[in-house]
Amino acid sequence: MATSQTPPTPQEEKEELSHGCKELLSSLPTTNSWQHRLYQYQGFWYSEGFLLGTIACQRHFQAHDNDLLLATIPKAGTTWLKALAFAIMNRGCYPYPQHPLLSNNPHKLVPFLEMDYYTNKQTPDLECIGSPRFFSTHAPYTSLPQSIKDSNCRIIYLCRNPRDVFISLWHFSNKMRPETQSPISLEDAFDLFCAGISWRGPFWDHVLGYWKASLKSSEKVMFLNYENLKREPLVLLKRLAEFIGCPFTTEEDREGVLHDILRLCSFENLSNLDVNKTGKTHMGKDQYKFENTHFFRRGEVGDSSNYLTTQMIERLDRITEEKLKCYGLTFPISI
Ligand code: PAP
Repeated sequence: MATSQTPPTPQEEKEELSHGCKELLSSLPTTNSWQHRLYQYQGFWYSEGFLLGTIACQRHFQAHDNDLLLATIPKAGTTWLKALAFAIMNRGCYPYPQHPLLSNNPHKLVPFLEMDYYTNKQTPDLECIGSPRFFSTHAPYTSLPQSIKDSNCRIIYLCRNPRDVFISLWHFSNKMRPETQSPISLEDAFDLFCAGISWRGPFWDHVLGYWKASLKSSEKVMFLNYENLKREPLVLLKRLAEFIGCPFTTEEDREGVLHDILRLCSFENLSNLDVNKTGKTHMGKDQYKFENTHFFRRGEVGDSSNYLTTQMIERLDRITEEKLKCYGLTFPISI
């Protein structure tokens, strides 16, 4: 245990954190669904690593007014949003052939607050990141550190229709499963998703938290959706840059900078890069290793209709309508 005079070593921090959290973890509802142990914390489901990181963030993260946070539920388009925001913020910094997005997976360039910085750590060195600081999170709005809510830190939330999120998640989960386990069936996964049991589910509560926050403070929380980003990329890219605080100039527009960014961040371009075909992304200091290729599957709107039955679609749409319509939230998707 560290004393007040000496800063804790990484090992001491890890032990202190896991000791403090062990009791909490054992008191939480758990399930072994989706081939992983999930814990329910403050109404949402987490794997252990993300949960411990989220709790450490809640306890220790201090937001700055000029921080920028990208928030998503898994499979809503996190990788794409990270690429776009990184390209907007760093435009003009690199000659094209040396652009970091050509040799790094977007997750490496915009790390997760709760996974990459706060896993096994209570006091990561966030000052070395530079300014403005730029993070991502899968945490629901309700579980964000209080200092994020109290500061002027800006949040960009990207959501996606639940049918495509579910199908994307189902594919990803089966790719990620331990070799010893058989794939989870579409039907079983679907029942779990509808019951709210999925990574950072219930899906609808996750979306609603950020939707309400964006209605309350639109200057602080920007709410986007994947489908509109696909349909009107130029319009939304401009809005993104304005919200981030670095709008495109008329000259940049004339020179085709916006089109260059969209091309750079497109599914076709990113998914064909060597780094994303063969590379791996480590999160949580090797706790999780992801093949980069698993972050790129189809990248389309409506692919779920190739998998879901009419009954499944009706069931999912009914839940979505019941939970979200009264808040004025619908998804621009018709299949
Ligand atoms: P994460 O939350 O685990 O990081 P995330 O990036 O949100 O994953 O989800 C991956 C989905 O985004 C995949 O969707 P699909 O399964 O329906 O195909 C992936 O193909 C899609 N995706 C990744 N990069 C892009 C991109 N540049 N443009 C559009 N979609 C993308």
